Amino acid sequence: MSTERLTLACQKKGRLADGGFDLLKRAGVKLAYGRDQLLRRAENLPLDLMLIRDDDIPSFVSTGACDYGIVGENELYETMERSARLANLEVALKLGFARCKLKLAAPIDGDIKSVEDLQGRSVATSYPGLTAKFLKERGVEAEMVEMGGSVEVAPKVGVADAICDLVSTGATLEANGLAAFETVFESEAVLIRRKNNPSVIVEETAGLLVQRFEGVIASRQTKYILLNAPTDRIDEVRAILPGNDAPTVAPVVGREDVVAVHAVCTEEVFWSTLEKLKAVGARSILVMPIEKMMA
Ligand code: PRT
Ligand code: ZN
Repeated sequence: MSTERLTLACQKKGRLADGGFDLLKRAGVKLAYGRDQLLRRAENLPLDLMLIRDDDIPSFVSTGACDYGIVGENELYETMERSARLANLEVALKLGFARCKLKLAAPIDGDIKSVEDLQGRSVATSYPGLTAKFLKERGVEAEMVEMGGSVEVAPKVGVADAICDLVSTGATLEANGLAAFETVFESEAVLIRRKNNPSVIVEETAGLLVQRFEGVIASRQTKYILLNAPTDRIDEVRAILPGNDAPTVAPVVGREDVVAVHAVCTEEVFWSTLEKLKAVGARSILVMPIEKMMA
């Protein structure tokens, strides 16, 4: 029997680690306790996690030090922009967490309000590859000032005229007197791999993992709805149920005028949806999370 195991690169600590560990847990991966800071072994799958900084994940997967990795698209495409050696990487699955936008921003009271205003000016960023590519496509020439962190302070201290940085809520920009005027790149966490991995066993484990991840992602936005509805208003109830056109309709014992409706809804169920259901006579409405799904 072969002892080949899939090595998955994950961020050791941070936003990607939080989402990544949650996804693995929901996908049923049980991690053994270990003192080793670099490697964590899965107890129930031929899988090892390699815990490193997110910046290193694309090159670790590209060189074969790891088979797969969980990384932000921002980091993946920035490193691919800088190094042609990473062209052997591909996205196996979009994971739907750690969503953020790489945005151009400038002092709110300054004279830079659009991409064209950056002509001949300087931009501080940790993403010079993606930023320069975007500006080039727009025909704007600007100087890139590469920074490892605290990019948002650059205009204040006179290091650059504008910045290009990741934004999620926008609070950091606001706190530093900056206003965003353009989105350069939209990002979320992705599962990456090397193209044409020759190991059949690794690819088998990866196939299983991808199938489970897809189930977790699908079940996150899917809800199970139970309700009782007047028999003569069932068509109206069906029309309101989000993302479901074929609910199960069952009789209610002792009631000719009422039916029980069960439906899997693949779109978000809002309070307003429940209010509409109630308005057409639905009662005892329950909305429940779905723990696992497999098509
Ligand atoms: O140590 P290591 O290098 O592994 O960690 P890190 O500090 O590079 O990473 P971490 O955990 O901060 O971010 C990892 C990944 O999370 C990023 O590469 C993105 O793919 C994703 N992500 C999602 C974000 C954000 N949202 C985010 N808001 N990464 C960083 N930020 C920062 C941003 O740089 C800015 O400083 O948060 C600030 C802005 O947030 P708002 O909410 O004020 O807009
Ligand atoms: Zn990092």
